[in-house]
Amino acid sequence: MRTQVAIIGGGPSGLLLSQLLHRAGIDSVVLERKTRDYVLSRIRAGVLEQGFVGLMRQAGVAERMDRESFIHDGTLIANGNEQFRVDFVKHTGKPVVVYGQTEVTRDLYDARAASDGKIVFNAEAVEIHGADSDAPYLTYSVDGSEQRLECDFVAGCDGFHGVSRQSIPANVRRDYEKVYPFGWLGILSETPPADDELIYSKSERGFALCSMRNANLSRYYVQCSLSDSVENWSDAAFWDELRRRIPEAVAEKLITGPSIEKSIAPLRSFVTEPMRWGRLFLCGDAAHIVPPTGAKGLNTAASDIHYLFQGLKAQYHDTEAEGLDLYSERALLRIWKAERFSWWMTNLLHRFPDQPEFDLKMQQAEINFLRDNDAAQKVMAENYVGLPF
Ligand code: RFL
Ligand code: PHB
Repeated sequence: MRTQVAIIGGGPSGLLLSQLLHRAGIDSVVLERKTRDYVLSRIRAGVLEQGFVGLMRQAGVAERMDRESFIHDGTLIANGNEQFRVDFVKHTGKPVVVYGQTEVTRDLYDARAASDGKIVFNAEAVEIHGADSDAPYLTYSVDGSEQRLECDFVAGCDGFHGVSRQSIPANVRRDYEKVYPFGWLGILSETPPADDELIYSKSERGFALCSMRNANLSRYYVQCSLSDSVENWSDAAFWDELRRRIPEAVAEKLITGPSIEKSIAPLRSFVTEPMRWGRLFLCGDAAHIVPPTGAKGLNTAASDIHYLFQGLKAQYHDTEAEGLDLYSERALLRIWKAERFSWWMTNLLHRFPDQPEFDLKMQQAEINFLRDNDAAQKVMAENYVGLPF
């Protein structure tokens, strides 16, 4: 088989790229290790920046999102029993959009299917060959049968545990990593959200987040220990812990119910450089990870896809290589800013094991400054709604 752009990974990054390329008349094939149902069962991001929304529109897949998503003009930040609001629209003129990653992915799969986009599911043992030559190709197997896919370029959109990043030689690649000493225990429940807006809550017992997907589907998280496991957390224990970490007035009104999903995610910051090697381009979680505190994971994937799509379009339509040549540099410039913001929000709101008294005072001072200072709120708002790309 031959295509112009071979895309490894059928998550949001790979699907969005293949749909944008299709609309620009550029052929691609997506290789996905799992099934469509498996990918759609992963509950992940919920907050989209305008940049992401714009790309979905450009890709012609925004119809349901525009109809069913929720516009949030600001967010609430709780500190113990106190609560204040950061108004995104007042400070930046832009809101954020609440629409789950599951729905984004479903819309993209539907769009690819409607235009006969080629997606190979259950693609095992994918290997990249000749990424630093003019004739790269992939080998993989489906149902035990060996396959070969020739291409002009390879987009590595296969997430943090994929093969793409590992295919860049160790002497070319540099990884930067910070692992946090805690995780997030998340649940999804068919109950009305705690508030109209998200509540990021700092408390002495650790961080909690009240989020949502729609008027009757809520997503909640509590900071947990890395040694914790979901089996240790009954629904009742989760709700009790959440109530203790949010302001009393919110806890009293909280409507609880059975969880329909429960999972633990460790928190990590990670960036690999460069994001290009020869004809291989890394996008999204394959190249970088942020802790979820700033809701940036999926949104940083979108800016990579934007830069790569523009580069590929210029290459195919105008034989102009500059966009591809500058891809890694441009993408990383924005990624590091999102890494900084996610790291800042994580440090601001979480309780660290054995946190020295002085550091606790610094955290308090920082959150009080944010509460009282318009310029600090503007900085947070600009980062949260998304830096331009
Ligand atoms: P994905 O979504 O991981 O998709 C990669 C796809 O590649 C496939 N794959 C392979 N296919 C072929 N061959 C191989 N060798 C392969 N190896 C892997 C995988 O099966 C998968 O389908 O990466 P992508 O597309 O870059 O998208 C990135 C986002 O998924 C990610 O940034 C966010 O979900 C991160 N994230 C969150 N981001 C937010 O903005 N807000 C959030 O609230 C938020 N919550 C989360 C999250 C990530 C989580 N993880 C990773 C466990 C919550 C969790 C629990
Ligand atoms: C979510 O709804 O899953 C969510 C929202 C905001 C975050 C992280 C996760 O910062």
